[in-house]
Amino acid sequence: MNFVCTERNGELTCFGKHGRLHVEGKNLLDENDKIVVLHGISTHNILIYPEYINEEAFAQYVDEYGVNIMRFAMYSGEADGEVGYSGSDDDRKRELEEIILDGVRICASLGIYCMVDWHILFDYNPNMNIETAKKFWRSISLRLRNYDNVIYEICNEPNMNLKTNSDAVSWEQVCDYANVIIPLIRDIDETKIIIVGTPIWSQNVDEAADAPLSYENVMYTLHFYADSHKEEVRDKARYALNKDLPIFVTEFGMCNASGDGDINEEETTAWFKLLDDNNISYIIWNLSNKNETSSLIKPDCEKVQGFVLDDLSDSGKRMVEYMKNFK
Ligand code: IDC
Repeated sequence: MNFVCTERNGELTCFGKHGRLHVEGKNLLDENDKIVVLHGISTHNILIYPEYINEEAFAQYVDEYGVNIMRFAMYSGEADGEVGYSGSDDDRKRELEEIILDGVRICASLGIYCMVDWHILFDYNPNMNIETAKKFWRSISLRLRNYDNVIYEICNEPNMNLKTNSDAVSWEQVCDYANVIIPLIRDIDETKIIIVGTPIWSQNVDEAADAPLSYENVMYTLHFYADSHKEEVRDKARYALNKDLPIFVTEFGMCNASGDGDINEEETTAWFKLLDDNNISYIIWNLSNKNETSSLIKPDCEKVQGFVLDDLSDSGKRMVEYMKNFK
């Protein structure tokens, strides 16, 4: 059974054209074995900004901006004064899953793809909360089994203990986690693409390329913030691509790694070129009006739908202008 709309307003939807996706070599392919490239938007923390998940807004992104994927950031640990999924009681956990389900249903009705992101961040080692991660992925996999438009991202950014500046998570440690979570998901759902984070805030795709996991339909995360991550990170991407590693940029920003600061136009353009030349899919951070450069909505705009161009921040305008090329 498939719950995703293939037609809308008398036309084939994106899912109608491409169907269930799979991975071959470094490429993301559609059901006709043609390369498909996804472009879209990530929510901010869905615990803080759930109101941006609404049908009218998503329909606008699809129809006007050319978005074909949305990403839902489920913060696993504590951040921005919220305890995250791991610190929540069972009722609240269920409520948080409902927010994701809502988003998935909206994407299904619009016939676009979406990504469920287990957003590890300050809980820098995915093994730290693995019991909760197991609980989350078991529940989500069961609930989303019939949604063929969904992709799973099982650990946003393995990183390090920022308090002690030590304990950087190794690729082996990420694999330990992936080797538990991937089989757990596959037991419930054999088909979905699963994306695995890489060391150092998902920059070290070179390490994954040297020792990839042995499962099918797996991709690897590359994240960049253009004013912080430049040619040296693009070189890691080139190295990995040369080894045929399938890469998905599940998050990027045009500013620096804090999510703020100036947009670096030159580096953003260099990144877009690398990604486009290699048919790599990418998703921009973030859907909110928080007062920071990476937010797509201006801080003084209170709307959560029905945006006009002037409601968008500079990042928002730049992204929209860019994605329209792919409509
Ligand atoms: C940032 C948000 C910011 C928030 C912070 C902590 O933009 O508003 O206060 O997280 O929750 C990442 C992370 C992503 C970060 C983003 C910018 O995946 O959660 O969002 N970033 O710092 N990796 C590199 C940069």
